[in-house]
Amino acid sequence: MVNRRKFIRTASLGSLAGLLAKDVLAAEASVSNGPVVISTWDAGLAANRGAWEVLGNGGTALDAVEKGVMVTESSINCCVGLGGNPDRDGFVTLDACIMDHQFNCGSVAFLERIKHPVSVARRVMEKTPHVMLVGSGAQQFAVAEGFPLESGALSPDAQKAYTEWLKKAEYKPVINVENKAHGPFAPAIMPTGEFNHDTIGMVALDAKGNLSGSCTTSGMGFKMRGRLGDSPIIGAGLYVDNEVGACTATGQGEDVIRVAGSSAVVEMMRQGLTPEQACKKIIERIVRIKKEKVKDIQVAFIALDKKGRAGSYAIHPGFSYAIRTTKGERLINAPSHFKKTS
Ligand code: SD4
Repeated sequence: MVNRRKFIRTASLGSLAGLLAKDVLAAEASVSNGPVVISTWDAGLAANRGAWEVLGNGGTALDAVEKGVMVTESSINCCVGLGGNPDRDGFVTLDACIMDHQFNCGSVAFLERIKHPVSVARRVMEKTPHVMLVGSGAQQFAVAEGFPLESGALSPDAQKAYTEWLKKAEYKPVINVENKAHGPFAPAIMPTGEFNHDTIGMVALDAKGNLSGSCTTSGMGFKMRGRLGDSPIIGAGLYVDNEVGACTATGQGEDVIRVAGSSAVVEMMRQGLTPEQACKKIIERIVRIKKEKVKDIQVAFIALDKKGRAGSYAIHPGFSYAIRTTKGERLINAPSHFKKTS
């Protein structure tokens, strides 16, 4: 099996570096109507490939956004799924949601020992009268649906990071740590303790012109037990309105929730803003709300409109997102409120 980190490192020396260099200035990718898929961070490249197996064969955006993020959830070297960092009590707890083109949505949160939270979220959407299941109830539902109960053991990387973290036991999220752990410029060996949090959010437009989205995460590393971020919350970490567009968020979930982030971005697109302008508008709102504290937090949105135009905006530089269309794949550095890392 190809080691994911090695693969990304290898790719970074060649194609990814080239892609980045070419596209650093491509703040907004204008593409014709679908299929198109975008997802957060550099891990999005591999996830988009998973999604493209569906989209490229005429499949639905809904199937694509589930299959796509499952690639990331499956990776033992990534902190999105069960390989992620634990909460401060040493348990990995997972959050995920999914939404289709008809306002159907499903979500799970505080879910333990299940490998594919996004698929459980889809079952919640399709098989229950509810939108959200949490904790032991979500796990009970998953097991009843045939999802295997995995071991609760931490991955070797997460165990190392947790042991290191316990020395100070200080909750201090690090901006853009996602890229430090896995990005093209990541150190070959991840420095212990920097492996803090990670999420993948994905939105797609299929050949029929329907939009869907998904988001899955292990949440902020070393969070309080029971803490939820934006990722499983429809309207915060993800929102899809098939008449307008779709958006997903990454970064400090608390600050996405307080502005109903993804829903707010979609509303801006409804008013005629492009995806990038819409993301920027809501990022600037967070900047105003957080005042001087904003220097310590990262939030980024990625959005896709009904025409298949993609855009993104972040608080700090260093956030990238991956896009895949019929013309190929690219990693794009998102424009940001701050122009330099402080
Ligand atoms: C959370 N928004 O749990 C997630 C974290 C994240 O990249 O996006 N990490 O708040």
